[in-house]
Amino acid sequence: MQKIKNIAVIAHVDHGKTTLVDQLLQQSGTYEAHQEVQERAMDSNEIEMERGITILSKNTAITYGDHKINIIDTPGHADFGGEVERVLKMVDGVLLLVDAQEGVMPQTKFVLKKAIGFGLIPVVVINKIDKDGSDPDRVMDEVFDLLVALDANEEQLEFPVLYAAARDGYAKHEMEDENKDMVPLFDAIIEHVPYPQGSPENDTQAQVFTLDSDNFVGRIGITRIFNGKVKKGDEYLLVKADGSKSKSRISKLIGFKGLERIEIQEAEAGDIVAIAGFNDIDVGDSICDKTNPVALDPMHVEEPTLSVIMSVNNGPLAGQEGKHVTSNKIAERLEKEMETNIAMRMEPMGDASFKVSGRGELQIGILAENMRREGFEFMLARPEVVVKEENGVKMEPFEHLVVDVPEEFQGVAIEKLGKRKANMTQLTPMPDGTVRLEFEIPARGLIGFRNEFLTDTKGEGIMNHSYLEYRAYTGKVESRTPGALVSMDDGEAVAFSIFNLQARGVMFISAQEKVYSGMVIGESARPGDLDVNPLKGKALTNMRTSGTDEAVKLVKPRQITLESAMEWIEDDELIEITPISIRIRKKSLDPVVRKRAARDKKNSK
Ligand SMILES: Nc1nc2c(ncn2[C@@H]2O[C@H](COP(=O)(O)OP(=O)(O)OP(=O)(O)O)[C@@H](O)[C@H]2O)c(=O)[nH]1
Ligand SMILES: [Mg+2]
Repeated sequence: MQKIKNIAVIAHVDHGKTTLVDQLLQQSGTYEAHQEVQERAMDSNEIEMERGITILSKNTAITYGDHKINIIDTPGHADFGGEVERVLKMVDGVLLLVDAQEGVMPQTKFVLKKAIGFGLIPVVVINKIDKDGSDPDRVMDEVFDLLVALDANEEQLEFPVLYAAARDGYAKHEMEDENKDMVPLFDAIIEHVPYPQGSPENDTQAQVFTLDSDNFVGRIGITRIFNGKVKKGDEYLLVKADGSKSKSRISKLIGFKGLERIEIQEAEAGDIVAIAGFNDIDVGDSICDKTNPVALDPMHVEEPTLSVIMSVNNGPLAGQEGKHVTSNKIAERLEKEMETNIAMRMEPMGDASFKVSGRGELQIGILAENMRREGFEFMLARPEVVVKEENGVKMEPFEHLVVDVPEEFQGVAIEKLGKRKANMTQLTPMPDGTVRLEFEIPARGLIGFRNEFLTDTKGEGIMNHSYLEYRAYTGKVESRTPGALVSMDDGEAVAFSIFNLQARGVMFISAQEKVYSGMVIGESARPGDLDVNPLKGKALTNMRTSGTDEAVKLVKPRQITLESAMEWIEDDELIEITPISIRIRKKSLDPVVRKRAARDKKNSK
C-alpha cells in the first residue's frame, strides 16, 4: 500500500496559503524542469487571478521521498468558509498558517475551530517572518491561547510549530535556524500528520467533496477514498444524501500530480482521486461497494447567513447589453450553481425573482460577477441577513469583527460601530502605533459599513470579520445617511448638467452615459433623495463641444462596482447588472410613487 498523507492548508485571508503550496510543489520536484509555472499556480480561475485571492478549494498531489502528499489549498476569505468546512472532512491533518505580523485573525479562529472539532492536530506555520513588523513569539502565544479557548485536547495543544517565509521558500523549527528550504515542513508533515485510516481490503467507501466537469466525460466528482478500492470500468453504487441509490460504471479515473491530471486505472483507501461515470454525482454523495453499500455521513455545512433577491431586469435599458435575460435562463444558471456550491441556496420567489443565499456579500458578488461575464443581465436588491426563529425568539447572525486603526481613529471607529450595535470585547495597542479593536456585531450592522469605515479612517483602517453564531435579534441598526441623486428624465447625460450637479454631491456617471427616470446617478451631499435633471441641454448653445471646453471641468465620477453597489444601496433601490454596465436605480421608477412612499414612511415614524 502506498504511503499517503492528506492535508489541507487553512488560514485567514492572505496569510500565504497558495504561496506556500507553490513552494511545496516546486521543492518536491513535482514540476518538469522546463515547465513554466505562474506565481500562485493553484489560483487558476479568472477572478482568482484578477483579485489575487482563492475562491474555490483545489487539490494537488506531490511526492516526497516514499510518500504521496495530497494537498488541498483552501480559500481564506470568510465568505468561502463553507469550502473549508467540507474539505476538512477529507484530510487527516492541517497546516494552519498565521501571519507573523497580523497574528490570529477572525478567519484563523473560524477554520481552527472547525479543524479542532474534527479532531485534527494542526501543524502551525507562523508565516511571513521576513516582514519588518513580524513578532513570531507574540503570534505563537496567540495561537496557543486560541487553542486553549477552543477547548483543544492535550494532544492538540502539543502542536508542532514552524517559522516560515513561504514567499522566500523556507521553513524552520526555530527562529535561530538557518533560512534554507521547505525540508523541515515536509518532515513535519510526514512526522505529525497521521496516516489515513481504513483499508484497501474493506468494501469500497468513498465520498465526493468537490465537483468538476469535463467536456468529454461530463460530471466528475473529486473524491476521498476511505475504504476499499476504485477501479476504472467497475460498477459501484452511488448513494445520495437523501438515501436514493443508483448503479454506474467508472468511465474514467483521474489522479493528481502537481498541476496535472493523469488517467489511472485504480486507486485505493486513503487517496484522493477524480471519478467520472456517474451522471448525477453531487457533493456529499457516497460511492460504495454495490453488494455491501455503507454510505458515509452526509456533509454538514453551516447555513447561509445572507440573502439577496435576484430578479429579471425590467428597467428601460433592459435587454440591450446582455445575452441571457429571461427568468428561465437565470433559474437554470442558479440551479447549476447550487449543485456545486453547497454553501449557497436558491429559492424561486415568483415575479421572475429568486432569493439567493450565501455566507456574505463577496460570495454572492462573485456569483453575480461570473454571471455577467457569461452574458447575463439581471438586478440585485439590497442584501439582507437570514433571520431565524428559535424557541419563539427571533435570531440573527453575529460576526466577530477585528479592526486595526491608527490610534487617532479609534474614537470614531468605536462610535460608528456602537451605532451599528457592535459590542467591543477587546482593545489591544499594537507595536506599530495602531490599535486592534475586537467586536461582536450583528451581521446586519456590517452591511454597508466598509465604505464608511474607509472614509472615516482616511483609508488606513483594516477590517476583518467572520461568522460567529446566531443570537437574539438586536433591533434597528443605522444604515446609509446620504440620499441619492435620482434622474428625472430619460436620455444621455449632458456634461453641463453634470457640472452643475457636482455641487450637490458625488456623481456616479459621466457625460453621454445613458440614464433614465428613476436611475440613481450620484450620492447626495445631504440626507434624503433628490430628483435632478442630468439632461438639461439648454446651455449647450453657448458652449463649445465638450472636451475642448475649459469651462466644463468634470470631476471623475465615483466608480460603481458590483460590490460597492451592494454595500451602498438601500431597501428601495436595486442594482442593474449587465455584461457591460452596473447601474443603481430606485425600485420604483415613478417619482410620484416614490414621493408617496416617502411620505407614508415619514408618517409611520
Ligand atoms: N512578505 C511575505 N509575503 C508573503 C509571504 N508568503 C506570501 N506572501 C504574500 O502574501 C500575499 C497573499 O498570498 P497568498 O498565497 O495569495 O495568500 P492566501 O492565504 O492563499 O490568500 P487567500 O487564498 O485569498 O486566502 C501575496 O502577495 C504573497 O506574495 C511571505 O512569506 N512573506
Ligand atoms: Mg490562496
